[in-house]
Amino acid sequence: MIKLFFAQALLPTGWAEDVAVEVAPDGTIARIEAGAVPAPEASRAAIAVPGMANVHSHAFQRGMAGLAERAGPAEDSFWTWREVMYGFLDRLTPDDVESIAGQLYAEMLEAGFTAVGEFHYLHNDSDGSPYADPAELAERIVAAATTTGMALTHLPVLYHQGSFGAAPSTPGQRRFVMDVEAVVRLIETLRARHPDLVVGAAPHSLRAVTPESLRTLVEACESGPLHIHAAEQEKEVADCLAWSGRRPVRWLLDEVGLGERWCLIHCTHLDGGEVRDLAASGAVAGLCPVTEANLGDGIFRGVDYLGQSGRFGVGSDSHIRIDLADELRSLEYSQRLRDRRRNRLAAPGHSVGLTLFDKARAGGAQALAQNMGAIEAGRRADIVTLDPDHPALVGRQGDALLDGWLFAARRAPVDSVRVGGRLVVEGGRHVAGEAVARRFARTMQALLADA
Ligand code: NGQ
Ligand code: ZN
Repeated sequence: MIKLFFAQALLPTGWAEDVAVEVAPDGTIARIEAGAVPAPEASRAAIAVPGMANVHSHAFQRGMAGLAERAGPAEDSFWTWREVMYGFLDRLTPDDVESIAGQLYAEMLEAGFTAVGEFHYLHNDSDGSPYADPAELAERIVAAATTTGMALTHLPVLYHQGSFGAAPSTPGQRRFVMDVEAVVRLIETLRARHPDLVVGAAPHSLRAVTPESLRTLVEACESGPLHIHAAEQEKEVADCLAWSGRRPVRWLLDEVGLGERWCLIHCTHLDGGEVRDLAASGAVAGLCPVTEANLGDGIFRGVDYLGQSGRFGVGSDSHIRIDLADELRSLEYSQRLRDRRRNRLAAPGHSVGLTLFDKARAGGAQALAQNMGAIEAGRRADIVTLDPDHPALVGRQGDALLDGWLFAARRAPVDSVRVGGRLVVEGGRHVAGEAVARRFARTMQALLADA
């Protein structure tokens, strides 16, 4: 048994004081008691909150973060960024993919994310042919998660076509294209090789699948989360309307029947009916506010959606920055800038920081099908401790700690992080961070030297 003791901890019932936690050898919380006396051998910390899910990741994109911030000859957009991204991934080897993912996951853990949903579509070799082991790159993601101690929800992607109406894929998409039978085999392979891994499925977007291949994938995957990009760009909504007469989220509501297994990534452009029906469906909106700002996607209808009890999680998607506070603060600030008002996403009298943290932890755990997101008996012990002397936290209690972290801290006040009880971050640094960073540096120096 690992014994922990926290002066303050955020429990499902709210903030509690003098909280003793016992972690069983399998990494789950065996016992928890508030108002307790610390056992002499307990490892003590001042403030504990549950680890957060990062619901949407394309790990390799961390290697190009900041490399698309130079204005091109014509007007830049999501679509010109995508061309830069395609150019970058062209030359990645399996070793590069593992090295970049390792660095990314170490940074995520240092930020307080304890599980990641890897929306994995880099399947093929640079020339578009499958690897000898079709799971080669998917296995590199598993290896990076194992090395860093990150909990992984692996989401192999179905990428079937270039765009709506069976448009052929482009040369830039050759590393993604895999027929639905091969994707189902990849999912089965990962499940067989890694019995404890959470494996779901991810039709890339309505653009990139056919209705038939989408149905085949969903029918073949009776369990596990289902993630799809939806309604990120206005052009995508217009193209979907031209193709089907319906907007993307409406199409998904009507044709696949959304429910708790589903996580719709972005959902930036929704009409009022889509907001209402998505919120009522029990599905999670996988919001990626920092990436959405970086790519110029638009503003999520957060006030309407949360007002109707819509569920959400957050993801760092393109990984332009890895910071939990940035994601939640950007979500709130987008609403403030649009509405020219303050404190948009909390109910009257409630803390914005606590509201956002609490909804993202619950929605995120659901979207990744991970037994996490709450410090309570029976859950995996994913626990983040915060530095009480951090300038944005010092002297504060309870909700004000989260408001300080999310809105006022220049660097994350994360002190330690445990995933399933195992200590992976200590004193704010990942325990294997130096080796991981050295490997990443070698990878990037080689990649950018040939560029
Ligand atoms: C992705 N990223 O799959 O990495 C996408 C770009 C696409 C975002 N949507 C490619 N943020 O959507 O076609
Ligand atoms: Zn994405």
